[in-house]
Amino acid sequence: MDNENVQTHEILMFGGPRVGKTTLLASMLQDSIRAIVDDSLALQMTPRGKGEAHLNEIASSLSVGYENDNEMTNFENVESTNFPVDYIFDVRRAGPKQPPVLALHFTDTPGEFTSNMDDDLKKKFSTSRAAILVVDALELMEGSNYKIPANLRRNEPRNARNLVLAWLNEAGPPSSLMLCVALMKCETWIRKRSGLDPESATKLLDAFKHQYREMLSAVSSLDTTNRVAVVICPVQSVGNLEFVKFEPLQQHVYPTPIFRKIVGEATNKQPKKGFAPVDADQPLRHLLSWVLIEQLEARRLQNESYQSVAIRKTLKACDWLFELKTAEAYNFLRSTILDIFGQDSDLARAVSSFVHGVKRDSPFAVLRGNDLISRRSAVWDFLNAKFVPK
Ligand SMILES: Nc1nc2c(ncn2[C@@H]2O[C@H](COP(=O)(O)OP(=O)(O)OP(=O)(O)O)[C@@H](O)[C@H]2O)c(=O)[nH]1
Ligand SMILES: [Mg+2]
Repeated sequence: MDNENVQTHEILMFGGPRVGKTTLLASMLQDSIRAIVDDSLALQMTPRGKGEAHLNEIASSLSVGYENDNEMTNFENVESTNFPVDYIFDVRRAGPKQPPVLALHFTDTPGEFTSNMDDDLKKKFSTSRAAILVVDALELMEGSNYKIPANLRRNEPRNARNLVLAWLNEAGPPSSLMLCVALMKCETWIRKRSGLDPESATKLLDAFKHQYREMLSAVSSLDTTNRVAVVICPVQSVGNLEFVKFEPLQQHVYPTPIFRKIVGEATNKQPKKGFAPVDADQPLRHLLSWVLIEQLEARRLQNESYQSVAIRKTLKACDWLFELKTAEAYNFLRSTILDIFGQDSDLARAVSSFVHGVKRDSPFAVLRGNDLISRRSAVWDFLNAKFVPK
């Protein structure tokens, strides 16, 4: 399969201006590569063409200033995105000249897009079955305390609601939709350290649920057939810094946040110094897991006319975690999965291990579609030989 023929899944990124959409893409790439190397997975997931160099450049500019011991102001060092930029992540086996097996096509949109959608972007939304809503957690948690005026706010929950509504109306049945919410700059409320309020992760999720309640209830009322999954991924995107305060407000200017070096427990694999985001890979893992199962589901539907009830039973059985007994159904799933990966079972296993690393427990949360998503992960256990058909 060459690049042109590979099955490509569109994922639209949106969120208000300067919330960290482009930053998320750059750190998602960096964290995913780190995870793949740490787990010695025979997997490569790199953006096509100039995308890789561009995102690496952004990641290095994000690293500037971390050696400073003093309090520091926000580092506004990533340029605003002025028009939609495409990054196509090819998924392939590691090694030279390996063909891609599938591709994730991210469209990074300008922040203004959420308030001012043009026709091209509207169309893009209707072809994307997955989306990432990027939210600034500093503003979510501190915006009201510092009385940031509505006209300066970045998160724009009402615009997010309108976009999501338009998206749900455009995207027809039957397959499912995935909305991944990436909360950026979360370490202040999540990273373990003395003095941290143990409830703060819950407060973060509660703040999101409260401020985006109109969007969430619009999804609930439109999604009558339960085909929309909503997952929250808090990302510790500023690495080893924590929020201290916003500078006093000046008229018409967004207040500058002040950070200081965070003192606390780093996770096992996180360097204690410098720019070291945590969990930026999570949106990618969730999306990949969802994409793979979408393919499986699509083939199941294609085959339903001549495959027996057993297949339907299989997917049902996955809900009951490995209680599957039908060899026919097992074989169907296995061959479909191998088909997706060009008969390369090592690659299938590598991808399966990567998607198995999805986090769902607090501070992560699955707000909708939990049964879809838990069935989804169970399906991938077929590849890990945890399940042996009887
Ligand atoms: N180090 C660090 N900087 C961040 C983080 N999130 C945002 N920033 C800074 O905040 C600014 C805005 O981030 P972007 O990623 O450009 O935000 P955006 O949502 O793509 O912005 P637009 O393209 O203008 O809509 C950048 O200059 C970043 O340097 C973060 O998690 N870590
Ligand atoms: Mg941007």
